[in-house]
Amino acid sequence: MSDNSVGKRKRVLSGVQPSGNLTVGNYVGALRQWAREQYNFESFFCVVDLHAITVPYDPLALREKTREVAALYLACGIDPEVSTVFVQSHVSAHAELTWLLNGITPLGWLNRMTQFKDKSAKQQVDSVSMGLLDYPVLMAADILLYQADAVPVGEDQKQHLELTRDIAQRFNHLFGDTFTIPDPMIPPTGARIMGLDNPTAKMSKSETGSEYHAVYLLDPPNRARKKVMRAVTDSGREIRFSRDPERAGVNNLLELYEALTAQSREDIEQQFDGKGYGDLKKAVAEAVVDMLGPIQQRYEDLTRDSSYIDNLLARGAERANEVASATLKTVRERMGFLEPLR
Ligand code: ATP
Ligand code: LTN
Repeated sequence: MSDNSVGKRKRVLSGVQPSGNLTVGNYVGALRQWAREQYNFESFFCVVDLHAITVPYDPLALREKTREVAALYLACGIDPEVSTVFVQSHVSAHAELTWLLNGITPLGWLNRMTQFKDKSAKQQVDSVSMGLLDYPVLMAADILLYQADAVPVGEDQKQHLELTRDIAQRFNHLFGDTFTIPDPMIPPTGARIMGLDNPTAKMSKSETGSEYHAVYLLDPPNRARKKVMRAVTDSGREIRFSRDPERAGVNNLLELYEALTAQSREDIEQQFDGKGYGDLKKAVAEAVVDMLGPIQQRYEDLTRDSSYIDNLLARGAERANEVASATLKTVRERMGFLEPLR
């Protein structure tokens, strides 16, 4: 069936869209976990460029961001000698499997997706693309092609993972056991960092309304500091983790601090006992700057030679294609397509 059989290391697959500047949310929610888990799993990390065309975009920026995101994967600790790093559109099986899975995915399942509802609500009704609705099926294809056992993502992708499992189960039921059913792998801290300018909305790289929304991984230290110092809080004084929506801003800073320093909540609350919001912001800003330093240094080294990343992506696509095309072949057979004579 798949070449992911007993005795082999389990697999992970994940991806980020080249749809803007990567944020500290992307790092603590996704990339940092990938870098850790690559030693425990056989890992595939793709830059999901086909996903990035589901909302209006600029072709020149897409190409540039695709390279940038790949380089940031490495800068954040993905080792290309350990993991397969590639660009989604370089492996045509992703688009092909999406079409095949479209045939067995009920429209009602897609209409229920909260990301679709949120992103389509931000556009004119007439300009919402078919691709935006079909986005989760493409994501399912990404994951199922590699027979991934686990998918390291932030909290917001949980619903898409559930849909992937539903599609895989439906396929297995209709055509025989073919796909591994993947589990979500969501980090215990930092799985949902909120916007610094608006702590009721998830921090997101494509949100460009305010320049104080997110700290980007490539922000110079002073800009990063300034963004944290300007973060929206409330008029209270107490520095405690809290689910109270009124206190979402302070809670978000505390959660970011927790994710970056790996201290317990009790220790953090004790550290800030009797202190003010300004002290908390300073501490978070320094933790953020300390995290960014080595990433930016590696990013600079990696991008000095422009062909390095392109070569590595070519190698990655080759390896990814071996795995993906084997799965696709099985799928085509099971679904009843006539094989062409060769
Ligand atoms: P976009 O705004 O273009 O939708 P995004 O910033 O939400 O982008 P994605 O490319 O959709 O980022 O997601 C990449 C990974 O980062 C996913 O695993 C996602 O769950 C995770 N992630 C995104 N935003 C956050 C956040 N604010 N906190 C934690 N994890 C996040
Ligand atoms: N939809 C994801 C990005 C994504 C992804 C994937 C994540 C596309 N394909 C496969 C994990 C596995 C998001 O984070 N918005």
